Amino acid sequence: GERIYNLAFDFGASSGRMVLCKLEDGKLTLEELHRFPNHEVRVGGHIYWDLFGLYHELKQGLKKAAAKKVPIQSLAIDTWGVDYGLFDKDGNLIGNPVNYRDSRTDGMLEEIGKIIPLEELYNRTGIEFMYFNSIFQLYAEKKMRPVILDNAKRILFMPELFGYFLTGIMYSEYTFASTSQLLDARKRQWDYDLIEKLGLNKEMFGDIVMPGTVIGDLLPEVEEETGLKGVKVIAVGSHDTASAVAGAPLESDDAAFLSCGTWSLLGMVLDEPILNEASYKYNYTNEGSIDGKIQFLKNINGLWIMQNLRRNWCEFEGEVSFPDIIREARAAKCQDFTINPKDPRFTAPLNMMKEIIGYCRETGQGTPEGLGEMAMAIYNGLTEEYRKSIQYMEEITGKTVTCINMVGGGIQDQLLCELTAKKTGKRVMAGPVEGSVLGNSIVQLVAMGEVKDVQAGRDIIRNSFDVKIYEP
Ligand code: ADP
Ligand code: LRH
Repeated sequence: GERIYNLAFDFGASSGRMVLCKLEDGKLTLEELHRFPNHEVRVGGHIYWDLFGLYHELKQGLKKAAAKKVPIQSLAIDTWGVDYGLFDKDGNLIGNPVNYRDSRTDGMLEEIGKIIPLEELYNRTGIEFMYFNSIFQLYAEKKMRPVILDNAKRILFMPELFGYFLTGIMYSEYTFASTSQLLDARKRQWDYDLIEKLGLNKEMFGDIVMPGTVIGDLLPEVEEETGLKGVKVIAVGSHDTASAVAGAPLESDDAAFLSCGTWSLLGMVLDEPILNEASYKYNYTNEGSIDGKIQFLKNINGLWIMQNLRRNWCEFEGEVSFPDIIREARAAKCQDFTINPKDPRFTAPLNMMKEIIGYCRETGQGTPEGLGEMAMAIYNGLTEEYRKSIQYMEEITGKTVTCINMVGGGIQDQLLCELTAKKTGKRVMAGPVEGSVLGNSIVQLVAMGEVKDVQAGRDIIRNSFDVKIYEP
């Protein structure tokens, strides 16, 4: 049959990947062409991203794609949320994008609370209070580095930065914009009144396009450098979580999704935001999703803790892989240690082992011995958060969750999937791993008129990939 190809770039906080997606006879297949680590860069007391290093990797991916010599229709980019770059009047980037874990946002919630009551801020934007939301980053920037904001004429969020470098076109996409906490959750448009109240220049925030919009062509110099020609650039659900939700083959409206990467995003898809006392109290978020829907979810500090345990163990004790850690955890003598992943000490520590041990000691649990017991403390802490989040979500929505559809790199961790089913008492459907890539790809297919709608795209995903069931 006919073969349709597109390219999905998915930049996570821990790694980036470029995948060649092929649709043939109603089935999607994936070929990973390029994968690279994403590092935080600590310098001058701040934490940044290596933006141009990432753009370099993106172009390496495009070169590999060109070398495949297949007709590629389109490409799209999704990334982690909230981070951005600012441009001057001539279209030049001012400064290097800051990593959301940077401590410049400390105290900004309280500052903004003096300008607008936090409950009102929640009721307008529907976004849970997370220290790193762009609203807090921008406000910190206004206070601490005014020279940048004074000269900024345009804000572009992470995926849009790459889109601009590739096409020369500036755009703002709905799902990502929602993570800024500057969007009106009901209208799905910038809340200009809020933006002005904060003393930010509203001209910086451009017209919003919905996921599934064809943006344009690659710049001639990009085509020449990479050898990739005639490919359309598309705005998809450019927030990785929106793409992950699009790519999760949810069995019904009562199924929850759990996107497991650096963060754990646990929630449900709704038609309209829930903005009431309960959602405010439990600090649930109403992010923009594809098809103008809302992904009602809880942001849980996730496998970030495991990534850093692994990194530090490799630095100080010797090389270990994730499967090694799982084996150690299963074999650990004490299975009961637990941490609270929400504790700020786990946000950006230099040594995660020290924090896990410190937490366990200070909470009277004794000292976890070795890699396995530390890993168990993470598993128990995470799955306990999943359990509570499901319980609160059922309370807020009045729904009963029938099943949890886990997607993302974390589902390769069978112990995590098992414990999630056990702790929450819900059936777990794990798969596919590359949820964001698939969501990215099907929204491209819809934009190019190859697939009727996102629902039809989800059916294709269901027919193309196996899921693994874990009973509680
Ligand atoms: P992000 O997109 O946020 O960078 P991913 O979705 O790639 O994150 O997920 C990364 C996580 O997946 C790692 O932190 C690790 O916990 C888990 N993981 C990756 N590979 C494996 C593996 N082979 N076995 C078990 N877990 C794995
Ligand atoms: C997951 C994610 C999450 C955001 C965080 C910054 O990768 O996009 O949805 O809250 O990163």
